[in-house]
Amino acid sequence: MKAMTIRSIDLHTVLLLYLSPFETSFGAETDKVAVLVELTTEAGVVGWGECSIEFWPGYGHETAETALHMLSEFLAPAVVGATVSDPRAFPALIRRFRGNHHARAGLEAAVWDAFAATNDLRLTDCFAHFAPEGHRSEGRATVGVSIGIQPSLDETVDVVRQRLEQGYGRIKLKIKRGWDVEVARAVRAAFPDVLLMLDANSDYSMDDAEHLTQLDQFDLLMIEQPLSHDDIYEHGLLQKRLQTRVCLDESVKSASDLNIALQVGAIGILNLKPARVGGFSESLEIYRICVEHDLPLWIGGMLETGVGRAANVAFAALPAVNLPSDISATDRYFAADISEPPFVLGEESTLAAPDGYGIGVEVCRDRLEEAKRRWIEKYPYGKAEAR
Ligand code: OSB
Ligand code: MG
Repeated sequence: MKAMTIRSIDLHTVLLLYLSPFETSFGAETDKVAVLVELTTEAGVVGWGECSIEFWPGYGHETAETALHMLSEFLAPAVVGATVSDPRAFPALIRRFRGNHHARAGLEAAVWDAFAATNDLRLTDCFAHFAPEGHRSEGRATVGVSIGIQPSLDETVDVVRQRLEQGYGRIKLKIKRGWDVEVARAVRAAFPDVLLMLDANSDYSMDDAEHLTQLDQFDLLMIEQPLSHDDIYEHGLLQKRLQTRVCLDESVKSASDLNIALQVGAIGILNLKPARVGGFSESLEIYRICVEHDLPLWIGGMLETGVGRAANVAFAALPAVNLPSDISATDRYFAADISEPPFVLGEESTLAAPDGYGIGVEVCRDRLEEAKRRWIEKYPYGKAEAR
């Protein structure tokens, strides 16, 4: 493959308005904030990556401000001028800086985009090139939709109905303590055959184990991250008491975490978010472990802009991503995204990997500038609100 040399890196902090707020066990979000990384090579190829984050540290430790700080002070200066001949070797360039996975994943995503484009490859085919022997991109990702906590059971059933009518083939409901058994019961009663799963975003403890066994009656595909965001061991204890398979999200931040989870029986399914594990190179290693252990795998989302969504679709089109991913069509999130063309839900609840080289979507400069202005205007207000 053709090598590339990184000439410059520009950072853009953006704010986009969601069509409707998204509520999880850790709070409600009305806007998408992200740091977008624009990388230019010596040959003039531009690569884009998204730091998938939120405006406050509810899901993970990072925020837009911490990502911007890490990227501008440490990560970007360390890689300008570097030559990349294999993107899997890229993480070694920034290994001396610890943690901050979402920030480093955004930078690495820009590297992958530019590297794929340099080599006249769609990003999905570039990932497949570095996947285990015989793994070729399917060209499209099978997807589902994640539904936030609604004000009532009736409204939840209505939203699920709308999403099913739009063609989504798998429904994920956000739950929290006090909003679990009854919501699962209501949705299961209204839609007896739907592929249904729940995501608790770490709201429970082992004291709730007995309570959670009630969920076994609803024929769920899985329960995602019921216990603490940094726990693996107790998820293994909980799995012994549940028939429903436990899926880990927050707790698996590296290939090493996944190996531990497999060892202690804490995981039946993996939600892989490339941002959470520090990027696509670590994601490929995790993909390999899933293949080796026959562990069901899907790609999670953080309500990304089109830049992050395009890269996630490209990865989710790999063949061992064998359960529907949390990547929905653009119109589920935004009126106008930062990039074109939008992602549109296709046959059999799928999103196509774009045809162009690299991520295959174009960032619209006018919308980028508008989204940057919105961030600057809204940030002081948002900051006060979070206290
Ligand atoms: O836990 O999977 C999660 C969004 C933000 C933070 C955490 C999560 C989510 C989602 C969104 O579930 C899924 C999507 O991007 O559509
Ligand atoms: Mg989750």
